[in-house]
Amino acid sequence: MESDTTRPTIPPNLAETLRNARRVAVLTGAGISAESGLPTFREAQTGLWAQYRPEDLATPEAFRRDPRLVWEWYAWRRELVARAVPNVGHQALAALETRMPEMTLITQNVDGLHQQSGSRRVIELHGNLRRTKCFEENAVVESWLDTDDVPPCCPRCGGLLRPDVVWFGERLPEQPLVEALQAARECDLFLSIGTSGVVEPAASLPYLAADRGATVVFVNLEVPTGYAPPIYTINGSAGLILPALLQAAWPCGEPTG
Ligand code: BV8
Repeated sequence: MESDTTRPTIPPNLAETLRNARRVAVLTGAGISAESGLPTFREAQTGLWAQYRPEDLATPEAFRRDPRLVWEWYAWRRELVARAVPNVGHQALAALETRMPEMTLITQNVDGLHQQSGSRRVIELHGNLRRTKCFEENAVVESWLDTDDVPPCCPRCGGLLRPDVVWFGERLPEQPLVEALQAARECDLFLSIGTSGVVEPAASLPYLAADRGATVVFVNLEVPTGYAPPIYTINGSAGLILPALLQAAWPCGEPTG
């Protein structure tokens, strides 16, 4: 499907599928936060960080090797997140949730913007960089001594503090992963929004849904090709496509329920 920068064309049967869906699962990636001004994961290597690959910064080995560098990378990203606000793509998913009591929003993002936009049932597969935890105890730390230490130290055990995100080579949190797999298996409609679909095991979720007979929709600036219904690919920005999808499904903005 060609991307339309003005008014995207939503396949009519897809609008009807969304309107009649009973269980919707949504997977989001960095692309949905791009219109909030946050660099996508592949882009988060701009300027100062250009010389690093994400896989070289977002790993426990990188942290052990150079804790200051990794802490400062996340401090830079936390600053960007603190200044970001949810965009119309986030808001469309929050609005969809009000119409779909059994909707599950699974995000790979660590920016917390879905919760900020009003989404209530959010599964954070890769954690949240607004939270900090002890590298030794693996427990979240709410506050610590305001010293010049970079990274700061755990007030309980003195270990180094780190962002509460899942690094490459680390297990995903068990319960969120169990819930995400269940949502993918049981949904009748799976929306994959703004993700390059590279990182596992999140990348497998849409295909798990497709294997169970769900309709799957990829919305991205670069979409996989060669698919046919019930797998759809819509080339366009989340901020353009998601509101258009809801508008096509509920043209009169019918009441929820
Ligand atoms: C694990 C938190 C096992 C940190 C992240 C097979 C099975 C299991 C594991 C593996 C496997 N194969 C390989 C692995 C290992 C690895 C992996 O997947 N590696 C990749 C590089 C191949 N996986 C892991 O290590 C995972 N752990 O499996 O553990 C285990 C078992 C036992 C014991 C120990 C371990 C952990 C992975 C989690 C890593 N952490 N994030 C942080 O953020 O700093 S991943 C990080 O990268 C993000 O969270 C996200 O998941 C990923 C980036 O992906 P995207 O979100 O898609 O972003 P990207 O920039 O790539 O793409 C953005 C897209 O948006 C683009 O396509 C663009 O076109 C589009 N776009 C841009 N603007 C818009 C838009 N679209 C729409 N609208 C727009 N406006």
